[in-house]
Amino acid sequence: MPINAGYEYVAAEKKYLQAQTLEEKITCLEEMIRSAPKHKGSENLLSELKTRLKKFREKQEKNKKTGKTTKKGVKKEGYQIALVGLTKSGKSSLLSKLTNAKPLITPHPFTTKSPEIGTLYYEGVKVQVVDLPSIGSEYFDQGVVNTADLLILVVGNLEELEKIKPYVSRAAGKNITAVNKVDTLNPEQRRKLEATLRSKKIHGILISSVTGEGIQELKEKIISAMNIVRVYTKEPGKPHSPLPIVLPVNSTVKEVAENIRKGFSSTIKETRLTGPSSKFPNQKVGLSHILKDRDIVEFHTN
Ligand SMILES: Nc1nc2c(ncn2[C@@H]2O[C@H](COP(=O)(O)OP(=O)(O)OP(=O)(O)O)[C@@H](O)[C@H]2O)c(=O)[nH]1
Ligand SMILES: [Mg+2]
Repeated sequence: MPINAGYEYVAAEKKYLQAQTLEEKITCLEEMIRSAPKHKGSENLLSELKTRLKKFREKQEKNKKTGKTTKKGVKKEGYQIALVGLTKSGKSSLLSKLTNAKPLITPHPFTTKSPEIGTLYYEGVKVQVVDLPSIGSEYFDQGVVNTADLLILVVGNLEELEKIKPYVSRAAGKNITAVNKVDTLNPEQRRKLEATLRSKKIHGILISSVTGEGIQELKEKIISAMNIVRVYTKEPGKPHSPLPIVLPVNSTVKEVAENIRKGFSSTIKETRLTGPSSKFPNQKVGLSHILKDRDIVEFHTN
């Protein structure tokens, strides 16, 4: 690390050391060269970085000629969300707000060259979040867009939404629109944006990946789009479980019991329920009772 290297250089170098593909290494090197201090003491470093970059670019050219691909695949783990949008809309910034992933974020276009993956933990629910290379990038992955369970269309303005639409027309999952960078709007621009969303009947969420505005609301929207219920279990006389059992919407008491242990439902003598699906606390319900999100069930066995 050169003397007086700034935050950007340090971040790019860290990412460089973890890079798995040639494309990622090239992007990180470019960023390191851009952000390295430019003075006498860093000349050697700069020329060394440039030589390395040149070598990698040559290797990339050779790979292209021989048809070798270095595209990194994405393994789907559980419920999967993909962040989709044009370049610089703030997908990588949003990934770092939603998960513990540390993708490279720069003010330059097409920084993300292979999918970045993070895990969102929210109120007992675990979700895989994939930050995709931008639309228009040669590394954009239409396959992930088509198969993800949910898409978040990350845009800087509503015109971008129109440009994204053709790419998501064959998607299997639903989508949520997140209008990012609202911290840069003045009150008048914000009013206009909200009015346009209303008139076009777009259920967009206003977010800022810098200030964190709207991130909580986005997480709630993600959970409700997942069509799941979170059910807490409880033993008589004790507080309910800290983590919920996550089941598809319209699941029954029997399904909760079977989720705990196969065959468990046949040993239950009585079920007491407190929560959104009960008429009153501690209501006695049958095994076929349909649950709602955040219900608490208490099983009595003999
Ligand atoms: N003011 C403001 N800037 C943002 C916000 N989100 C992202 N940015 C900035 O926008 C630039 C691009 O952000 P990225 O997250 O790298 O964008 P991306 O969509 O991943 O873009 P590429 O991967 O490069 O195609 C960076 O300089 C970010 O700091 C935001 O909510 N507010
Ligand atoms: Mg990015």
